[in-house]
Amino acid sequence: MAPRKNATVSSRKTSAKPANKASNGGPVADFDRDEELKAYREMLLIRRFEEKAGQLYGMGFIGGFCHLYIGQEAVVVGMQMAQKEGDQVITAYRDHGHMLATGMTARGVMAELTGRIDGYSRGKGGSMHMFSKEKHFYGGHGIVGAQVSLGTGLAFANRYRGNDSVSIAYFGDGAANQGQVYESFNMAALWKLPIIYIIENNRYAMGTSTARATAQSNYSLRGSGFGIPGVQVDGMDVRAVKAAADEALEHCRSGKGPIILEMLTYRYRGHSMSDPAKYRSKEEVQKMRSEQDPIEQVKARLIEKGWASEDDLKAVDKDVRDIVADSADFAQAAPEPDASELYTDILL
Ligand SMILES: Cc1ncc(C[n+]2csc(CCOP(=O)(O)OP(=O)(O)O)c2C)c(N)n1
Ligand SMILES: [Mg+2]
Repeated sequence: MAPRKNATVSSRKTSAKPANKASNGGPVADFDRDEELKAYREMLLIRRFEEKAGQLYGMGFIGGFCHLYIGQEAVVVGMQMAQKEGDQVITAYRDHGHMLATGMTARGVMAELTGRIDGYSRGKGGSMHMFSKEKHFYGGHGIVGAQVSLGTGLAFANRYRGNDSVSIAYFGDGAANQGQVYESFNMAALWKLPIIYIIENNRYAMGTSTARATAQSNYSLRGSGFGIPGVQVDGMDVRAVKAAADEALEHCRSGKGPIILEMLTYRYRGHSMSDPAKYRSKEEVQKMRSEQDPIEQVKARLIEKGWASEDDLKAVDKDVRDIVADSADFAQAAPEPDASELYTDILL
């Protein structure tokens, strides 16, 4: 069957930059063909999943809050490519990409978004509250910054148990101004806990730009008062994320304590599903999409190196779209939880 016309991420030119450096001059991992293809596929899965979630929300199948991750895909995919089994992930409410990256199924995540019994929280958690012990994913948290102290607790558990797992706690530029973040930094530094604090700096906290809200906008320096090292990473380049992740994981596993990675990233969609978008211009969004899109960067390299043809990549896209369509069908066919479920899985 001929591929649909819109079956690939549209071909946009990415800005020219040296092949072996990220756009901020930072190091990049030297990906082979398999790694490039893996990164392409994983990021595309997240993007297509999020596009579908946005559609289902518009059609009334998803209720409550829903925060899409489109634009930020390279962050979780680059991190996941460096992690090993047992490393824990915890994040905020913009979490669907993190779940898919850990290997949680599209079906289970979509069923949860639509409030169905087959969802990861039996349809009772929704977009912001999903967990998978099996995949070491600890949520999904709606209270801005709360996951930072919980993630620090996961790191403490690793130290206490004497394993070599690392806790990876993601939070936003807005969350980075919350008090409990610094209480966590203090404990993590004091006890040399194995934790990577990932600040996903997408430039906005809801409608508030970092320029308006933060006194120190170089977030990688936020741990300096505690002696926690930090690095600014081009979070739109999956190879830069992977390179930073490799170093940070090694830092934690060798007992040196916490480290901060500030991911310079960008979200294309609104903060949540209702967003007046008055705080930034369409041109700003368009510029990021056309010059730094994480998926387009990988695609351009794959084509340029002759590692994949346009048709090969269309086939990947078709595969990914099928997985996402299947997840939506599965979710819509699944039953809603019975009313009696209101009284289960809760703390009284
Ligand atoms: C303690 C707390 N304060 C305020 C809010 C409302 N709120 C939800 S998201 C958000 C912005 C957070 O922005 P950021 O940390 O940059 O994450 P992003 O949405 O950009 O991923 C705020 C203020 C909340 N959920 N919890
Ligand atoms: Mg933000």
